Amino acid sequence: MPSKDVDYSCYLVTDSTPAILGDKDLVAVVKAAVEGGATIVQYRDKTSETAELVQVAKQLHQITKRAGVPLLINDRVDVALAAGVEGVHVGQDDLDLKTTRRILGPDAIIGITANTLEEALEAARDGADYLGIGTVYATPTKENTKSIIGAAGVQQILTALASAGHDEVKTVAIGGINARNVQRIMYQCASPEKKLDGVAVVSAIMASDDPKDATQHLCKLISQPPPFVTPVSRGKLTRDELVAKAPVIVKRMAQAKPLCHNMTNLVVQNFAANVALAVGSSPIMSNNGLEAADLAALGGSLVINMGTTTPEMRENHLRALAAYNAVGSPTLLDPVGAGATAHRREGVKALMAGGFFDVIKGNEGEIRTVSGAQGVKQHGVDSGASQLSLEDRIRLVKGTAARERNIILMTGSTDVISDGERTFTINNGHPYLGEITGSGCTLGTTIASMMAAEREDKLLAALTGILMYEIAAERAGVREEVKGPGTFVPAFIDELYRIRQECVNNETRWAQTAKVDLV
Ligand code: 3NM
Repeated sequence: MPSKDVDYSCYLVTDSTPAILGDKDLVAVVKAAVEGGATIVQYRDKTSETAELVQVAKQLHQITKRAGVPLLINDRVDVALAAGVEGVHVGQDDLDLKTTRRILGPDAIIGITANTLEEALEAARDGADYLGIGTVYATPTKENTKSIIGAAGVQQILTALASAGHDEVKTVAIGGINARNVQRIMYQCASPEKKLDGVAVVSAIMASDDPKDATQHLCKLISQPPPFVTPVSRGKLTRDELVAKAPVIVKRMAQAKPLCHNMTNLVVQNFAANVALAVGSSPIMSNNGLEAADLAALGGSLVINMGTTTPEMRENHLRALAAYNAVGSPTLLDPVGAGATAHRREGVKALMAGGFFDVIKGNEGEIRTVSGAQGVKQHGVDSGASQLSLEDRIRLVKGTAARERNIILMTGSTDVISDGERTFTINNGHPYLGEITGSGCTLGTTIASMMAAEREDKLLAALTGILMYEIAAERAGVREEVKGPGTFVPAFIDELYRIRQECVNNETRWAQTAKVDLV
């Protein structure tokens, strides 16, 4: 088979160690995986003697050949030749690509591991058929991996390959990929210019009690977009359209009264529940990850707020995120104090590697941390003085949203929000919001409530939430009885409630005070 016609979508890499294979028979597992739909197999055995490798390779080849599935050998060009298989996979420290090609000839399938941009570009230039790009996530299967690059690192490599004109080289991602994350990884690794051709897995199949079923399940997932991706036509959204649509969305949300599941911090639980009630959603303030699957089935949305976080909370957050992602229900991350401590910086990474967030909202320091910036210093959870110009903030928000393929909101005196294509600034709000606790957190609750009702265009939902929230603050701040932050809070909740009632009664004037610009 010409190597350009090879299907790399569900790539099995074997492992014969007891920790992964258990007491199963390697050949039987590969047979089951091929029956389950594995599209290409790499025999990877770092310890057996050469004669044994050749013998097992021949046995595996009988199975794969019958199914029309290519078999490659890890590292050992001699074994590949002796067993007469379709090709090899080499690492950066193995025999070099050009020599490998010279030995195996033009028709052999030759793949190489690439951990960096430079390695990927060099391998493509040297004529690799495919690249195994990783390590995506840390994995017990291979502990001596060079660096963990995440989906963002894979995407960067794909973009660079496309920019250098290497459209022809095929790519698979490897490292820590399994049925729980494969769809998100395929989605978040893709750059507009180049997508992954597949994923390579070891333990997800080799360690399974039922390798055929595990492979079938993986193949099915790989062939479909993740449930949280809505096929929204990202048409242009103008300020006027937003002003016209926002009240309609609030009305729809208030009438549906969707569940808004808040896993939030100890400080704002009561306030967040009151804000949810005022805007018209139905709050549940459960921090127990074990009940998240039942709650996710109710069709609402999830807020994960990292304030007052603990290691146990992180486990609960990850469980809940997986549950909402599995049914495609909207999720929002509020990485409170993300840049303040090492535990929180690590927490942001773990959450972003553990699932998909439709919206990540935070102040400048938090969003800089989310973007991967080093050396962000946050003193506690407050936003502090801005370090970046508006132009730089817009660039950062847009770039991070495009990379994550989600929506990023950076709050501040001017809010910046983007889905990577459409970017807006918002200048509504009131200074008292900065004088009370939980104003950022409960904006998250408001946005999540809107997303539960407007699932197609989540940027539109988020903008609606911001406008409702900030315009309510403006109206509260000028009320006669409001003398400061203390009297502001109840007036603010009243104004959220009033805007909701106005929307229900088709009174839409409030939205006309939107100070929104498409940038
Ligand atoms: N190569 P699992 S990671 C064989 O980063 C291998 O190059 C890697 O195992 C690399 O699917 C890896 O069980 C192991 O996480 C992947």
